[in-house]
Amino acid sequence: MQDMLESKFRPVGPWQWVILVCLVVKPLLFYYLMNIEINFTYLWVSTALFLILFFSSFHRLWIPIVFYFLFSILMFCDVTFNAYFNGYLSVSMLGSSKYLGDVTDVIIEVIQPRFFLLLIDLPVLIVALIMNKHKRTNKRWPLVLVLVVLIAILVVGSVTDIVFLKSMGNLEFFSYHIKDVLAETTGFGLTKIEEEDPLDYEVDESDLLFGIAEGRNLIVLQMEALQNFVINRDYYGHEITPVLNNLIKDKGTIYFDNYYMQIAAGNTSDAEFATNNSLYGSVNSYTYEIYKNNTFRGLPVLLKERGYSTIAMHGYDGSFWSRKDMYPAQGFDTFIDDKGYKPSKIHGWGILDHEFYIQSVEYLIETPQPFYSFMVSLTNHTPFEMDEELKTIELKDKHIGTRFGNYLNSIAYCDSAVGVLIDELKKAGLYENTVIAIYGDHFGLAQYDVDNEVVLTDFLGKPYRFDEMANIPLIIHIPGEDINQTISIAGGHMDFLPTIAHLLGFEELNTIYLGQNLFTAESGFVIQNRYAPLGSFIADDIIYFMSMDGIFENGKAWKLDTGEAVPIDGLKHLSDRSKGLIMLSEQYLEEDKLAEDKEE
Ligand code: GP9
Ligand code: MN
Repeated sequence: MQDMLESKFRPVGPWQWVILVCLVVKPLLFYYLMNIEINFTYLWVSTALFLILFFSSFHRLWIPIVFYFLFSILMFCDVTFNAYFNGYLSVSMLGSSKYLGDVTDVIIEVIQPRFFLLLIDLPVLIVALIMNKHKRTNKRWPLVLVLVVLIAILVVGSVTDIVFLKSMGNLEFFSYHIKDVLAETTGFGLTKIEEEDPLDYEVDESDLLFGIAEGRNLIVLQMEALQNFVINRDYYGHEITPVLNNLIKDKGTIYFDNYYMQIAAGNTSDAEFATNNSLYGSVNSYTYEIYKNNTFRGLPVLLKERGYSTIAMHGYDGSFWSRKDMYPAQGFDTFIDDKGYKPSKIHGWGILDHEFYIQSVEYLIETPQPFYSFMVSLTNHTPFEMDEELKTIELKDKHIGTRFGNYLNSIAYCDSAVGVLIDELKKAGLYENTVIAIYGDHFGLAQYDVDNEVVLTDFLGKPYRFDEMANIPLIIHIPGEDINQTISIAGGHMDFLPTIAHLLGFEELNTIYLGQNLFTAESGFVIQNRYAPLGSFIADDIIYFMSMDGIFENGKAWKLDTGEAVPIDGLKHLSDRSKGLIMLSEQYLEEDKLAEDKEE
């Protein structure tokens, strides 16, 4: 009798208690570091239960411990990824790991010391494995069954309309990753959407600006990490970007001050892609890599059809972001990469902006006109450290050594380099007949970096939030034209193609594009597809920020100017539309839709 009781209710050994504590504390820490607010307790209890069931499912303790190591590393990666992208790591993102070496600095910026707490129990587990003398009982399969059924409920629940299950399934560590692997391998949960007609390109020939730049050369300068907050702003009496500010004041300039980045995981390359093609960078992986064999009909192709020569220029390794494949695929006849430039010294990633501009103009002198030149600057790349002789802004003590302080000096230098570009164009006799469009590819100062958030909130006198971080300027300068406008309709990278087409006098836009002409659109609609969860958007004066579990009701909205919260009622259809358009764009890319259209 005694024996029977002992075998049924076997006492738990001391090391098993230690393991149990680790299994319960780990998910608590994980969800805390993921900044999860919704269903926190349910998520914690579920993951702890799954871990306990998992550990109890094996006779040999070393097997779950090996897996536990892997889970811990995955949790660490999730937390790091989330700090940058507001979401869990996905299998499709692993394809981009080849760029990890180049973005080490960004990763270091994102990783916080507290993330390492997720790994400190691992040595304890090894000791527990060695010390544990407790024999484990048989009959494990009922536990395995319970584990599988519970996780399956959440995985399936994540693709249903049952709010609680959907939220749990999208956020619970195991169910999220299992669903992600299934989606990647079998297409589980991915819905095919009905194709909509592309948006109409509204031609308003009566508009004074229509065709104002027709036939001129076009330089599109994508400036690295140029944010809008520096424009028209002083740093304790020192104008940060005098060159761009003067350009904005100048005759012939249109300044879009409510313009936003619209990028996915491909950062700089997605900004290029959306700007030239008015299609969204893939949410799955890097568009420039996975769709480099597609057919495109963006700005370079459309301008070539109008007699332009096309040239892309960037002073960095041409294989980075697969540019050497993607520029020709998008219709650029010529691509000048780092091998085409002679830097007097290497700064950060490569050539200094002013040298890049001087040598780029030398290429432009040789380029048949009219030309479309797409330039991508480099110097203002994080961590924004400048040599002493290039610094012009005297920082207050509190900003010395901060990323914000570095950024100010870096962007001030880059601004002066734009002055060099304009001077060189003038010297070359190209300025008068050239339209220059300048915008930022993405933010430079991440809002999730607590130091940035605190310093910028203090400097700007208002909370530094996602919308301020994502706000970039778009400045279009048409020399000699008797206009000067600041336009505040919400727009973004996606709108560039139809907007510039209006100035260039395109009678029609016979391609697929998903942005809108900001000169004729009634209201702005700027979809975010990576740095804010899918379903997030900016519409003129408000932003709706989707919750990480993908449930509309759990999202938040606030006013862009004051940050004041606004009710989300009435915004659901726009959130759904934003998801729909992202999926439609992805579908176009997957189907290589423009190649299909060409064949018809
Ligand atoms: C590299 C440069 C930087 O060529 O465009 O890319 P980023 O790291 O900003 O995406
Ligand atoms: Mn960039």
